[in-house]
Amino acid sequence: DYLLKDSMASVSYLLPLINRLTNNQHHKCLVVDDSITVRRHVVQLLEHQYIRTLQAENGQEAIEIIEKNPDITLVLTDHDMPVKDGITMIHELRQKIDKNQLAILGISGSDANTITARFLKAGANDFLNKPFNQEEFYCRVHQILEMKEANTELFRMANQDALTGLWNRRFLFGDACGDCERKRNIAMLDIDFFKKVNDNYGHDVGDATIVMVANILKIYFPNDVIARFGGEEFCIKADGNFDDFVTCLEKMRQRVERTPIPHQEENIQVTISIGVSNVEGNLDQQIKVADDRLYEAKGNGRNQTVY
Ligand code: GH3
Ligand code: MG
Ligand code: MG
Ligand code: MG
Repeated sequence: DYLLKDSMASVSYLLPLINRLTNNQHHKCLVVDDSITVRRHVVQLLEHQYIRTLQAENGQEAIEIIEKNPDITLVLTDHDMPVKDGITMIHELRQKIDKNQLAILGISGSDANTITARFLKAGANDFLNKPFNQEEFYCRVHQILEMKEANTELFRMANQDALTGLWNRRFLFGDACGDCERKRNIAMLDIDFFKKVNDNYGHDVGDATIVMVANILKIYFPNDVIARFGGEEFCIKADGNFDDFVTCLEKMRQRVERTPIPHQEENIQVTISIGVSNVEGNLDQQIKVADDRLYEAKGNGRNQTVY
């Protein structure tokens, strides 16, 4: 294909190309067109680039397939189709899914000179006139996928804690519905006497301790938002039954207590204190209540959960 031909010109092109081809396999693309001939042609072009494909013959069918397949990353869609046209479909999809989650490339042969603008206004990431030049098709598909990956990476860098891989404060508060006032379970956690770990064993061992606690948190709360709130403080935001939440926190606290950090001849042992809340109010207020209880746990002798 054209990428391979180009790449042969210079060996330095090969590495990014190979990376691209392997990355492509992560993408699943939905091809939406009422013409089976067009669909087959587009699918063939994509599969040459190792992009996995699905097909739909109108906008309605496409929406149903996207709902069932949240791993679809790219939609290539025609406009004129029975049941539901492409632009209406994009309008509906964009109520729920933004451009970084799901990229959409409009492809239409309509000769109306407003069609490009209508696609883009509806929320398409890009547009291609039909019939299209094959190289332009590949360029646009790759550009969309690269942009999407770059945005995902940017989001990850802005919202993830580099040491632990947990979310950071920005994510905790910026997360959809971060401000909406509804009851939810909040836990604030803090490692006990952590300054001593740093003082006695050094900052690196302190870091390893933070990572150890973070990894245990991930095991016990795989489906909830866990954020590194500050140095050795963490916050868990969860929905669901409060008693179950507290029970799980207690198990987790005991697991931390039982997990030594081997250091030279020694085994370092740390404990954590936990404050838990389940109150009305915004996230700030809910965290404040959990934080007050965390300080109660510290005052009561540490290594315990107060709720
Ligand atoms: P307490 O039981 O009352 O929580 O006592 P503590 O010693 O843990 O006190 P505090 O929570 O105030 O101490 C936090 C310390 O954590 C202070 C800071 O030097 C250290 N710290 C903060 N961020 C990091 C980090 O990223 N790595 C390491 N190694 N230490 C950190
Ligand atoms: Mg059509
Ligand atoms: Mg602290
Ligand atoms: Mg502490």
